[in-house]
Amino acid sequence: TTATTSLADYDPHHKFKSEILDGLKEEPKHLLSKYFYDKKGDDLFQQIMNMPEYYLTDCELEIFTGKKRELANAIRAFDEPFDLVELGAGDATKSSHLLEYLVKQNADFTYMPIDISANIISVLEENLTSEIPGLKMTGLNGEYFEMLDKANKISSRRKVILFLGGNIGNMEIEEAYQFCNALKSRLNPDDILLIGFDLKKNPHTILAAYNDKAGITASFNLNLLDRINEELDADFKTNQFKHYQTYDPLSGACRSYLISLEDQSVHIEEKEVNFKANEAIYMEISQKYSEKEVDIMARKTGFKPLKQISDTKGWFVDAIWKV
Ligand code: AVI
Repeated sequence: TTATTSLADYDPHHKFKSEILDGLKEEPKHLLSKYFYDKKGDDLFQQIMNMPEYYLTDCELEIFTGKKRELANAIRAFDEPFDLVELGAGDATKSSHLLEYLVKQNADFTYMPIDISANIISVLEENLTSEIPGLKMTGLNGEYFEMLDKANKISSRRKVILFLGGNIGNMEIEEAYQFCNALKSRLNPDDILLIGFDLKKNPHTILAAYNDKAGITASFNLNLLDRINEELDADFKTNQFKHYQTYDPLSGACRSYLISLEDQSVHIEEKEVNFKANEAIYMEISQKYSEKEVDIMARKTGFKPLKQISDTKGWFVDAIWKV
């Protein structure tokens, strides 16, 4: 086979356009939730994290504030020097508690946050080093795996990888396995992965977190249509689509859709996309796992599951896996 490269490989706008159009050509239609996060989307996600129904952030924050010693010991923070690499660091709210603890306990490490947003990396570099005196930090702006390769080039120290927030849940199970396999292939023996999973629990609790009364999650989904309107000169009538959320307690899949309220056509630059009344666009999965399924994923992707640290309700776990 010959490798083909297209404009989409280099130009983010072109990639956005081709992934959106490809998804809308599929049957069923599909949009990618990684595109939720434009400026408005970032703001809506902040609002989601502050909603009473959205328990995930509170649960993981409880682990990072209440169980620092357990986390530090599990990642073997005091054994030998290491690099603490965080995939998708964001504002590092959760990890900063661990960082502060590690610095106070004189652990020998460098924090290497990876984020796709250059802005976030520079803000982190400014804020964290002043908030946590003594913190050594090297920010890496770019895609996860490219930056992980770079981290391995910069330093040969043992790596501890953080992948928090239940972000793994936004992958289909198969994709999550592929992701862990790809991650594993970039790590060395004794490297550690600390990865957050939202657990299967009362289905009403889960559904409420994604189907909030105030409609913020609905706006979060609909905002992608607005983004397409703005960036691809499209004409989605956002009031002609309605958010619909499901949770299947057997598979653990929590999925969001936008349902077309009428027969309608949408123009995206020079293309036309037709929707039937009641046709769904599949928007996002937030996959929930059992503790057993988390261990199985570790083993099947070449890791050794060492420990699961959960919040007091037992709703969320940070799993610690060793290569
Ligand atoms: C970022 N991610 C873990 C969130 C989740 O819970 O799946 C995104 C989200 N979608 C709707 N609400 C929150």
